[in-house]
Amino acid sequence: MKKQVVLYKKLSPLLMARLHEQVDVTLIENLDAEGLGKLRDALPRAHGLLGASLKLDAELLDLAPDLQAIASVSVGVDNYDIDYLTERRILLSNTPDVLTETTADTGFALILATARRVVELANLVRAGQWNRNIGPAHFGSDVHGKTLGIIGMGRIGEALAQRGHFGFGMPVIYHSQSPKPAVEQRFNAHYRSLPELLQQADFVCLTLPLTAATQGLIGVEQFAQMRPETIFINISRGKVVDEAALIGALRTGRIRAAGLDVFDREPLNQDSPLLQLNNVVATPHIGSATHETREAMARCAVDNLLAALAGERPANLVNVGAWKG
Ligand code: 8YV
Repeated sequence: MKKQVVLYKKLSPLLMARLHEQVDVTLIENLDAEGLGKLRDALPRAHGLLGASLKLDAELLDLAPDLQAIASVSVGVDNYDIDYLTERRILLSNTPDVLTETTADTGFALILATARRVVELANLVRAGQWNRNIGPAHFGSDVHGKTLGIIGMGRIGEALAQRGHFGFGMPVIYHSQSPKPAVEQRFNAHYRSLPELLQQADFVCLTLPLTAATQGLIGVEQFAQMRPETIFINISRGKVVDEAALIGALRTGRIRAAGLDVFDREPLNQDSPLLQLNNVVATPHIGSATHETREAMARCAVDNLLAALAGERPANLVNVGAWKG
């Protein structure tokens, strides 16, 4: 009897064929109300789940008494109740590494686009308003040589430091749970307390996971420690930031600008004050969103899921306490 897998994220034909060889697949194409109803109907027979961008809480997973594994197509695992899953010995896996470089590229895309006002000025051209040489009113800020401040020195933070150090000659400072000697050596990076980093960095970049400890980490007090020429970049999770405080800092000139790929609520509401501000570049959570990387992530998730359902330890097991082996 094949194991039952519920997919709530579409996969490529190649990966779908791979799954169909080994398990019975129920695909939930959309996570609208109808799709969520179909997901709830499918859970009672599910042994495995694969997808992303959906909060799988206890209320929902209590509907899946035979669930053995969840393979998240993401590196972030804030959509899961780790303690609940471990208690039920449901193996949760994620997809680190394969998305590191692409997400760091997104970080630098936002650094450059925000500092040089690329979106604002490209829109000016498109609107037919380029009728004279660009003057000081439209000048941006340099990136090369400026101080890159990274909050959260994990895989993605490291890749951002690499780009800043080798690509743009940027002094790198960072704040993380513990100092990272190897990163300091590779990128001539220097550890700073959070207040020191906020005061010294020209670019303050968030690359840390959303946890109980990081939720709301950057608020009014932290923006007040930044300088008026500081540019704030968030490629982590929206809830790490007090979004009202960010809006206030941008409106009052407390900071120069913000490049944001993640938001308190996603999709970002059309009437968000952030979208009324010219000094904001907002992208729709595209951190890992390239053809190559999303296929690699999905492949990694399929590998993790099939391993777990075969009784093997997934390569990217998040809740190691759930592993019986
Ligand atoms: C996307 C991410 O949310 O990996 C993460 O944690 O935030 C992004 O890569 C995810 O990949 C959705 O599929």
